[in-house]
Amino acid sequence: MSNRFLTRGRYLSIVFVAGIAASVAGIGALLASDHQDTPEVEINPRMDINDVYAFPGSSPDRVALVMTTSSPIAGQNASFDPDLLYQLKIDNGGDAREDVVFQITFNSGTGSAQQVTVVGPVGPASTGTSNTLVNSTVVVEGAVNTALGSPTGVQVFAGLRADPFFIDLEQFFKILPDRRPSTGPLSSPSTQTAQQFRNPGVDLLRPFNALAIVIEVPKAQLVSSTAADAKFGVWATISR
Ligand SMILES: [Ca+2]
Ligand SMILES: [Ca+2]
Repeated sequence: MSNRFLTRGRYLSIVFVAGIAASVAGIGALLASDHQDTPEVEINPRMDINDVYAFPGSSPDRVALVMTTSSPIAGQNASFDPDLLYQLKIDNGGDAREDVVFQITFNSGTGSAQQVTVVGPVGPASTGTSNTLVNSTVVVEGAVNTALGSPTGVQVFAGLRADPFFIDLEQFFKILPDRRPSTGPLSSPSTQTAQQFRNPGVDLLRPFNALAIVIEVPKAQLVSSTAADAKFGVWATISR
């Protein structure tokens, strides 16, 4: 990632939770999760967006945006990919095209020695499936696993966290057997089929970690108007 002006970006993975709508008054629904959703990200987990979250921040005028990647991580030895561009994208006009983006990159350190660099919120240099590094001032930079930035401005945490998503995956593959992974203990066809989840279920992801990128920012930096019901949509991409 030495060239900060990539003119083309390869589309890898986009729009897992494209429909999160947030207003100044409150925040709407979560729609989907996508762990290991294609063979390419299954064998390259650092390209894999797991989930995107948006929820109220530490004060009423702030919002937290989160992307998780790389789950499931067993243990604590994991690093962000220094050759990938991680982005959180915001549409505040209702046309599903990004109006502002956060661009997050990492240096070539490993584990807890790694550094994160955040640019944004800033207008994108390209939109849609083309991803270009913007020529803009670095807003936050520092070590992973640390709360960085300003509590009244852009605040960032990037690092290892327990994967907050939960699923009874063993039962899921009995319900939808064609979604089985190609490798690992759950790749073998089950002799049983099922129509529904178990009660109580078993959270397969409970012992596993993810790499999280968490950005808290004043809502005013994301929305396009000062109206009390101003809304935005948020999604994430990873590209190279
Ligand atoms: Ca994914
Ligand atoms: Ca837009």
